[in-house]
Amino acid sequence: MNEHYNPQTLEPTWQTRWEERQAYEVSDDASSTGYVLEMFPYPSGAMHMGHVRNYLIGDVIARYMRLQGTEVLHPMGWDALGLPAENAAIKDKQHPEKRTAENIKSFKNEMKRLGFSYQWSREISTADPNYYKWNQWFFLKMRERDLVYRRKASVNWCNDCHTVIANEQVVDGCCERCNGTVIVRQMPEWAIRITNYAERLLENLDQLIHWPTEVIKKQRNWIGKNEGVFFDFKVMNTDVTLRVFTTRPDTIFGCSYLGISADHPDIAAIVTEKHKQQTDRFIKDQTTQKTTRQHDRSDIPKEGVNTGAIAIHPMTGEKLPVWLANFVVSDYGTGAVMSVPAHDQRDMDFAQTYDLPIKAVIKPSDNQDTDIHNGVAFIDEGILVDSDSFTGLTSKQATIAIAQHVQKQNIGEPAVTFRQRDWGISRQRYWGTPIPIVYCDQCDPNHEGIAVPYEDLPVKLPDIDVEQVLTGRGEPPLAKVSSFLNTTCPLCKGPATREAETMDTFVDSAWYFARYLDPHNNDLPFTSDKANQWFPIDVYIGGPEHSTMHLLYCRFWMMVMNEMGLTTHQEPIKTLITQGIVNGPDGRKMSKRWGNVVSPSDIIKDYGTDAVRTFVMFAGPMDKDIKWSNEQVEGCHRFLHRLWRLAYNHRDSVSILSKQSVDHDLEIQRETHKTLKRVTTDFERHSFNTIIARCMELVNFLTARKLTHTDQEKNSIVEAIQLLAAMLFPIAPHITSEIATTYCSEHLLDLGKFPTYIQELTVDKHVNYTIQINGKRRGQVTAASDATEEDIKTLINDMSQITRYLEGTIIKTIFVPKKLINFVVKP
Ligand code: ANZ
Ligand code: ZN
Repeated sequence: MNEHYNPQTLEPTWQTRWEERQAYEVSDDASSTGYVLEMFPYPSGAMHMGHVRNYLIGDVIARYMRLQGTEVLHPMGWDALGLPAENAAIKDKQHPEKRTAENIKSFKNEMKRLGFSYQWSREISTADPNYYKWNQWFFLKMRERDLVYRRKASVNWCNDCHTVIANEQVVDGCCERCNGTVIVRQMPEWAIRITNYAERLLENLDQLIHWPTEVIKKQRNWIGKNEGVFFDFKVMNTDVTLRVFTTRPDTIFGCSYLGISADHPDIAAIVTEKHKQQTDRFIKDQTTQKTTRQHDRSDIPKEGVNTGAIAIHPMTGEKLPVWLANFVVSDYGTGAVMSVPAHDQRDMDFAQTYDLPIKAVIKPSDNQDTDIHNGVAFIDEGILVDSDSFTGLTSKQATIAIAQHVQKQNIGEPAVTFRQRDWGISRQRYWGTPIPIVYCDQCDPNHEGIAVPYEDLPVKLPDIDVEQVLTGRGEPPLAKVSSFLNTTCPLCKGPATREAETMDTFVDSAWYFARYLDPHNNDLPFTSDKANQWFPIDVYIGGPEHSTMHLLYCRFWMMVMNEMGLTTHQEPIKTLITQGIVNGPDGRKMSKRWGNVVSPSDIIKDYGTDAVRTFVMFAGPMDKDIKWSNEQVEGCHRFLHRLWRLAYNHRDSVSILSKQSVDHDLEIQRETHKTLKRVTTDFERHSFNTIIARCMELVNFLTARKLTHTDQEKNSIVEAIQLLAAMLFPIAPHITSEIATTYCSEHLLDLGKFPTYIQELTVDKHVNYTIQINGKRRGQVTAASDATEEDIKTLINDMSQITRYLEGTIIKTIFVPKKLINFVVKP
C-alpha cells in the first residue's frame, strides 16, 4: 500500500486489471444467477449525471449480489436508432450512423472510467442489423398471430412539412418546427394489438409487489379499464342501430340527444337528404381543422351539426335527435354517446350551444340545490328522479338494476372499455428498423402487404446520400431511395415495392433485455434455455418517465414471447427501481439552459471515480431527487482519504492474521459487527446512503480510538478494515480492492461472499439503572442498554418495593439513558 491515496493512478490500474481477467463475465450454467439491468441509453452527445446515477445504482446492486456468490448478468447496450439522431443528421448533413458510432465510443469510455462492471462481450446496439433483424422477425411472427395489422389511423399531419408529427409536436394546432397548420388525416399504418392484452397487463399488476406504487398507479390509469353499459338506439326509417358506451347508465332517463363522431361508420346510412349538405361540410371541416387527437376534449369549443336522423330511446321510446359532435372521439368506446346535458358538462355545453333539451334525473342525496339551470352540470352520483320505476334508487343501486334490465330486455349489454389504444408503429423516418413488407400490385392488389421471407432478413437500411434523402420533409426518406424501394415480389418474382416506413423505436426497447441473454445467436432472438437460466430481471433501474409506454411495451412483449414458447415467464421484471433526478448545485434540473451542468469526467479528474460514486450514492435515497454539491463530493473524497490512512497506518498489524487464536478487543469488534448488521439490512432494502453514513461512523470511531497496541486490538482493527472494504466495495470498488490486497488473503472479488455478522456481538449488554424518588436512591433495575424511559417505567411497575414510594402524583420524571431514573413525587 502506498502512503498516499491517489485515485488517478489507482483507479485505471484496477480497471485494466478487471478487464484483463474478465472479472464480470458470467457462465451460462452457474447455479445461482441474477440479472441486474439499467435502462440502456440513447447515446447522445455526452453522458450526464442522471445517467451516472442510473447505472451506478445498478452497478452497486450487481456488485453486492456478486459478493454474495451470485453470478450476475449485468449487460449494457445502446438504444441507437431514433428521431434525435436523425434530426441531428439533418442539421449537420452527416450520416446518423457516423455520429451514433462516435457517441457510443465516448459513452463507453466514460462508463469504463466510472468502473461499471458490465459484460461488454454482450454489448448490443439497436442500429446493428443483427439486432434489428429480430425486430423484423418478431414483426412477422406477430403478424402470423394476428397481433400486427394494417389500419387507418388519424394522424397529425403538418401541411407545410408534409409529414406526420407526434401529438407532443403540435403546439396550439401548429407544427412545433415550422409553425405550419396541422390537420388530422387518415393514413394507413401498421399497428400492434396490445389491447388484446389490456386485461392481463392490468391483472398482473397485482403480482408486481416490488414495483413502486406510483408506477403501478400510472399503468393502471394508462390502461384505464372502465366498466359501464352499451345501450342500443334504433334509428327510425333505417336499419341502423347506434350503440353508445356510458359509464353512467343511471342517467339514461336524462338522455336528450345522441352525439356521434365525424367519422362514425353509420353516418351515410342515417343522414337525411335535407341535412346532407351541412353534414358533409362539417365532416370536411372536422378532418381538415386544427385539432389534436386526444381523448379528453372537454376544453374545446363545442361544435356540431344535426344529421336529421331520429333515434328511439330504448327505455322510454322518446324520439331523440342524432348530432355529429366534435367532442366525441372516434376511437373510444363506440364513437357514439348518449348525451345527458344535466349531468355531463360536455353534453351541457353542447346542448346550450344548440338549444337542445336539458333534463335533470339525478338529485343530490343531501337535497342541496344544483346549478343545472345556470349551465353547470350536476355530475356527482345521487338519487334518481323522473326515471320511471327506477326513481328513488341511489345511483349505485340504479347502475346495477339498469344494467340487469338492459340485458333482460336485450337493449344493450354490460360493457368494459379500455383507455389504452393499439400501438401504431409506423414512422415516416429513415433511422429506424425497416418494416419487412413488400407491396405487389399483382399478388396483393389491396396492398395489405406481403411478408419478406424469413431467410431474407434482415431488410437492411440502405446507405444514403444524407443531403438528398434526409430533408425532414415530404414522403418517408426511404421512398426516395429507389435501390431500396424497388424489389421483387417474393411470390410472383415480378416487380414490387418495399414498405418505406420504419418502426417506432419503442419496438427496439420492448425486448432488448432478452437479447442480452444470447446476443450472438443467429437462428433465434434467444433460446428458451437461456431465458430459463436468467429470467426474470431481478432489478431494473430507470427514470420514472418510463412508467407507462416503455414498461408496458416490455410487459406486453414478454407475454407474447411467453405465448411463442420462448420463455416460461410472463412478467419480465421482478423489482423495479425508479431513480430520482440529479439537480444542479443551484437546485434546478441540470440543463445547458441554466448553465448548471456538472460533467462526470471533470469531477473524476479532480476527485476520482470512487469519490463521485460515493457522493452520488450518499446524497440521498435513490428514488429521491438529489442536489449536486461540490463541497459534498469533496467531503466524500476526504472520507476515502481517512479510510486509506486508517488502512495504511495499521498495515503492519495484518501479520496478526498468521498468529494462532488471538482474542478480540470486544469494544471494536462489537462496533464493527453492529455496523455490518445494519449495512447488511440496508443493502437488502437498497438504502445506499445510510450504508455510507454507517461506514463513515465506523471509520471515525476507529480513527478516534486511543491505541493500546495489544494483539487483541490489532486483531479487531484488521477485521474492521477487512469488513469495511467488503461493505464499501460495491460503492467504491477501486480503493477497497487496493485495501483488500493488503488486508485479505484473497482478492475481494474472488471471495464471492459478503461477510456475515456475529449476532451476539450486535446486541448490547445490559446496564444497571439507579432508581431515585425525589433524589433519594431507592433501588436499581437491570435493563437493555438501549431501553427507553417507557421500558424502564414498565420494569419498575412490577417492583412493589419501589411502587410504594410512588403513591401520590408524579409531577416530573428525570431520565438519564443508561444511568438513572428519578421521579419527583408530590404526596
Ligand atoms: C352518458 C353520461 C352521463 C356520461 C353522465 C357521463 C356522465 P370515461 O369515464 O372518460 O371513460 N363517452 C363515451 N364514449 C365517448 C367518446 N367516444 N368520445 C367522447 N366521450 C365519450 O368516459 C365515459 C363517458 O364518456 C361515457 O359516459 C360517455 O358519456 C362519454 F352524466 O354517457 B357518459
Ligand atoms: Zn407478386
